[in-house]
Amino acid sequence: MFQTQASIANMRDRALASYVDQLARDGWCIMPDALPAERITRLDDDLAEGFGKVPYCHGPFYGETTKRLGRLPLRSVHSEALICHERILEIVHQFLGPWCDHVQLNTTQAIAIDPGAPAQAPHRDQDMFHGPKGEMEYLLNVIWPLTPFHPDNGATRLWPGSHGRAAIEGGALHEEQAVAPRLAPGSALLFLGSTLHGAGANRSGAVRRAAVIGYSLGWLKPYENPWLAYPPLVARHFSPELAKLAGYIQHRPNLGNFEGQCPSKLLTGGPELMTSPRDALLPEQAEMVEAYFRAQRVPG
Ligand SMILES: O=C(O)CCC(=O)C(=O)O
Ligand SMILES: [Fe+2]
Repeated sequence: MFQTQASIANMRDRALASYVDQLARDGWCIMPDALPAERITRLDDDLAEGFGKVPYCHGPFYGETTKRLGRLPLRSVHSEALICHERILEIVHQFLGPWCDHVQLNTTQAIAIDPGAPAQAPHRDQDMFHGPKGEMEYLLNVIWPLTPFHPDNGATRLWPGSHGRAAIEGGALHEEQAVAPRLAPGSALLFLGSTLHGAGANRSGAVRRAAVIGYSLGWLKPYENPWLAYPPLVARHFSPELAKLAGYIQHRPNLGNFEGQCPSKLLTGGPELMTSPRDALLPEQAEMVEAYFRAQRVPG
């Protein structure tokens, strides 16, 4: 699909190239043993208090027998290992890199699906963004099971091949074409924003839990508002990588600035230390401006 053979060949790790291949071919892939299971257990433990307090969701999309928690970096220190997972970020860049200067965190959300919950309506997460579809990817999501996933307990269902151009050209939805992979905590399920999917029905007696970490093009409005979720006094305790993903970087040209400056300045100083606005342009934009002024110069 969107992937060129050259860029796959350039990936330093053949296993990563194979994930990129699978994503391009099927719209989803599984990275087994992406993190140690113990880390996922500790993340799950840290989320227990929040799940204990938060009421059930409202609305037919979220589902009334599900619970959701946002702002995962504030709920558990272990969430950073998921968000800043180096190999996953490399894969994300393969799909989103051609369309933006850098990617951003779109979603950090933990989802609990109660016994008896019906299947979620199949959907494409890219449809939250109102732009042309079928030519590019807007986002890539990673589902990290916090409890084992199996087809009967609400495991995420996916429709292989429903992505890319099939998202606009594909025919009717066939329930029997969905797959619901078995997953163990520590593994990661990656899927494109254009891939049809949804949580399955939970016909078991136990709650199914997962963390969803989503990445989107750096110039889009993200699902979770990062500057409200992680204001500067909070984000200054983040690692530089996490702070960048959470919006503390300008997206060239000049997007997401604060008083004309990179918002990362707010992580080390206050607004009173701001100086005059400074352009942050892509090379081709700088060249366009230069060319204009060159042409204006009166010869002699
Ligand atoms: O919980 C899941 O398995 C998927 C949830 C989902 O796709 C969503 O809420 O957008
Ligand atoms: Fe979704």
